[in-house]
Amino acid sequence: KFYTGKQSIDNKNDHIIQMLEELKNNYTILKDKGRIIGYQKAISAIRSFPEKITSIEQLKGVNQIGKQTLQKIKEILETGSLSRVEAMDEHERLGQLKLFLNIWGVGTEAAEKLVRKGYKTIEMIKANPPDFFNENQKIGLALYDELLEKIPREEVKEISEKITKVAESLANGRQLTAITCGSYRRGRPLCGDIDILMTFEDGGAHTGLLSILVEELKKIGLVTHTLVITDEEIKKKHENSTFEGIAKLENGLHRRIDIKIYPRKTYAWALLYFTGSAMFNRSMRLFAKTKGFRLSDEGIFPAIRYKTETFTCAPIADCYTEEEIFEFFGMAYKAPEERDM
Ligand code: DCP
Ligand code: MG
Ligand code: MN
Repeated sequence: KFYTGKQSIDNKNDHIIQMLEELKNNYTILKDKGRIIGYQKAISAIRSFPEKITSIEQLKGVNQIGKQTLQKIKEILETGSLSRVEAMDEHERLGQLKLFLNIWGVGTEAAEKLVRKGYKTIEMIKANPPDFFNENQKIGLALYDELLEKIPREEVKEISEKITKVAESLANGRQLTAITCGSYRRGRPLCGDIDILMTFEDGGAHTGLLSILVEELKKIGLVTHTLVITDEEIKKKHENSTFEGIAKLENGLHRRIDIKIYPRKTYAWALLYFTGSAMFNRSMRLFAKTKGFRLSDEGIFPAIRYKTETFTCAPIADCYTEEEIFEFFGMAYKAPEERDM
């Protein structure tokens, strides 16, 4: 333990942070490096600001926050919203990029290419698909509307249980733990996708299991497509495996699914990360950073940069449950539902 006294990471200024995040996100899509850094600095400063901000007078002397950002914060305080965000969303190029990034398999590069080629709507792409689209992007396009539908939690549960059963049948008698994370674990009634995290309780290796599992799930028709699978890379870099793809119940809609397998020693950190929310994770990472640590899905490390791929710092603490992680941070435990920020 490195910190005493129960700490809270609830931020009194969440509404300001959220709006500035949205602005930063827009500039990220537009690759405006200067503004991305500027807003990130301001967001970090506000996250660690000790009081509730009711007037920008309080922020005088906080030098990470520039004049322009101060004006934006003033507007948020006075009107509750930010005209710049609204104006930007109407900005044609940004609107189109955001739209195209919603196509499963389409990243910034392909989205930019689509804009350059003059596509304006999803319908335009469907009517006349670009020749540079790969197989995944073609599937993403075909399933565009289906994959944007939210998934009722009962269905998330049903798919998760089926997958867990198949995984257990492939575990050769070893004890396998599988937990459905993400918005489902935080108690949301509707989920964007299905996030399943697995580990072997005996602490042994899981190399190859994910590929075999996905094969088997395809055989029984529960998994229909693979976008990414990193099981082979396991020995090269990280010890976890990831699958991103599409699942479907009989007579159901196609659903986005992520499956991850971690070694038992990093599992609790992965559970914390994969449960989210993304916003909660950001606060948690920043909290760790202010103490001189780097928090990731694999553990807690000294906050020094990796110099090379082969050089990795040893983690500072071993935690085998989420409770132990909160304890390590000197924080009161937060149930997943309380992390839905
Ligand atoms: N995550 C994160 N930062 C990101 C993306 C994800 O910290 N940029 C973490 C927190 C998320 C978890 O991974 O809760 C799962 O990612 P999802 O995109 O599946 O997000 P959720 O499950 O929270 O929401 P949704 O219902 O949209 O799937
Ligand atoms: Mg999810
Ligand atoms: Mn997910």
